[in-house]
Amino acid sequence: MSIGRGALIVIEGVDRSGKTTQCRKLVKSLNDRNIRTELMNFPDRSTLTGELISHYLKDKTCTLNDKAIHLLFSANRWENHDKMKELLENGCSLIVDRYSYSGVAFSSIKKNMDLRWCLQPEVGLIKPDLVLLMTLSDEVMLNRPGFGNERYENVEMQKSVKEVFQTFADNEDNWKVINAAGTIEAVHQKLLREIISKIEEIGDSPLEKLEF
Ligand code: 2DT
Repeated sequence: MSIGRGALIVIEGVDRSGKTTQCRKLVKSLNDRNIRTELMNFPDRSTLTGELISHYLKDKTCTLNDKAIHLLFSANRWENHDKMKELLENGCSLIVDRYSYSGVAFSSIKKNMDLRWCLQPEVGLIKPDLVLLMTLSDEVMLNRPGFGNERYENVEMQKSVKEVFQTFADNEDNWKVINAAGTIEAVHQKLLREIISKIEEIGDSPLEKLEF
């Protein structure tokens, strides 16, 4: 397949929807088809802001102000912006496990956190060509093996986040909802189909910036 620039593909979804497994499989399948692709995930815990974020997530006694942690998550994306732009412009596609939408969803459901305010630091980041939202019904979500021990890994928070994601999916032009309840392979094939068709569609169109 002839390709121009790389595609920015974001995978969003609640915990236990299989995002991480699918992201890895997608990168492999795309590379196997000679579509050069790299995996990224946010938060990127390997950077300086990532270390702070990781500490905040692991240590629930850490009392960082909600706006401050929101800006750190956003800064963590900005830290990676130039590298992402370069890869995409050089023809490498990116499969990204969580992006700005997780940032907005997890912060805006907190008390006194205004949605408009939460969106602002994301403006100007690279706009994904496609956001694939992996959805699960509450029942299936609850029946999957247990949550981890980090902050946010609880049912109430995940249910609220799911609603924010659905609002994005209803209103943004670049979103597609994928039912994540099937087998790993079946879900993989659905995601892969969407991604390949998007890569064929974008050709060499310029990268766009996020705006809300
Ligand atoms: P992982 O379990 O995927 O490592 O995520 N989060 C994530 C935010 O609150 N804001 C963000 O901008 C991002 C990208 C979601 C760790 C947790 O961090 C949350 C779960």
